[in-house]
Amino acid sequence: MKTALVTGVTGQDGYYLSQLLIEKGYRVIGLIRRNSRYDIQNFVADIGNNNFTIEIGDLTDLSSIINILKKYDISEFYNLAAQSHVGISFTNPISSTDINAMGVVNCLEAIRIVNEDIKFYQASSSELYGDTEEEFQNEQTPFRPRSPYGCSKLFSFAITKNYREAYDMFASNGILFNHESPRRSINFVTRKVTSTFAKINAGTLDRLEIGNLNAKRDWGYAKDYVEMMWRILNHNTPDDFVIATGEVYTVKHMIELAAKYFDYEIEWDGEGVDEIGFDSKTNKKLVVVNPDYFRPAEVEYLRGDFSKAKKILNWEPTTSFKQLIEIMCDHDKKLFS
Ligand code: F7E
Repeated sequence: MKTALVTGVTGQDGYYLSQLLIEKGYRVIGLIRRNSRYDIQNFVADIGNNNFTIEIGDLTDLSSIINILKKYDISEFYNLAAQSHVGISFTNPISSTDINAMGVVNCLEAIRIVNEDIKFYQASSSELYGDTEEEFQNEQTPFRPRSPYGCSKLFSFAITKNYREAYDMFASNGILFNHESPRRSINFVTRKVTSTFAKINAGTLDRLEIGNLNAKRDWGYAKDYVEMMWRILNHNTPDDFVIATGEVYTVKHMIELAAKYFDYEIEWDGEGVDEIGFDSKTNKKLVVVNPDYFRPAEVEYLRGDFSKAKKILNWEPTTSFKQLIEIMCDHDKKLFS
């Protein structure tokens, strides 16, 4: 039985990846940071399998990673741990950089010191492209990050590639575009919107307060994307791959889809911070802009070209954007009713 180490295991991707690896017959070691508030037992029960073990560790503490690599016979190391919120990286730039950049050198060093044969997956991000000038972004597109998060991920992308070239290690980057699910935290825009409309529908909230309505993203389903992490590490050579849907939608369009699920027809009025969304059937104001959610520098547009992953790893996304929003609304309707 192969053993995989998954950092960031309590996050959205950590959960789906752990499930997938267990289904594929792996033993999974999930790394989490000690947290007095976190209910580990509940999380372990959620995964619900004997082949899942939690270890306490911290990417900013090299010795904690070395200890785990010495304790288990790890063959695949998936680094999903990060301060993953772009907005928060502007208010917490130093701790975000510590975990997102230095944390990755620690992982790579730990592998180099303990066992260079461990395969390493780095969760890279479309935020690398930032202020892009290309209609589609692929593995050749220049990186122009626009946030401390993007800058820290640029370093982690580069150092992963560097260890591959310098030490001949199996170290690969998955450049994943936005990917969502019912497990997404509610401070990311899709889940914020689906959970807020579920609460409006249940009568416990009046309206959605939102930031940049015009941002465009390529949103996929997290459950589809974790399969790619596994394929990237099980390909015969280490490499970097864009994982995306190739489709792009505005935040506004996403709001309209979620609202429709709950039987609201959103129409828009006004401009900029004064723009509002109201239900055309009742005239009720359901969406207002709150500039607190604007970012000091914004990424306006991202759209991935995943043709390399399609050709080499034989992959295509299977869940449409509309289906994804419906899956999330279904979940939130039950949760908040
Ligand atoms: O924002 C805009 C916001 O926070 C998407 C992370 O997984 O994907 C994610 O980063 C867009 C941005 O995701 C609100 O300004 C408007 O333009 O859902 P998000 P993100 O920043 O794209 C990448 C690939 C990662 O790697 C990251 O780790 O939506 N937006 N109004 C808002 N965003 C939030 N969060 N909240 C709002 O109220």
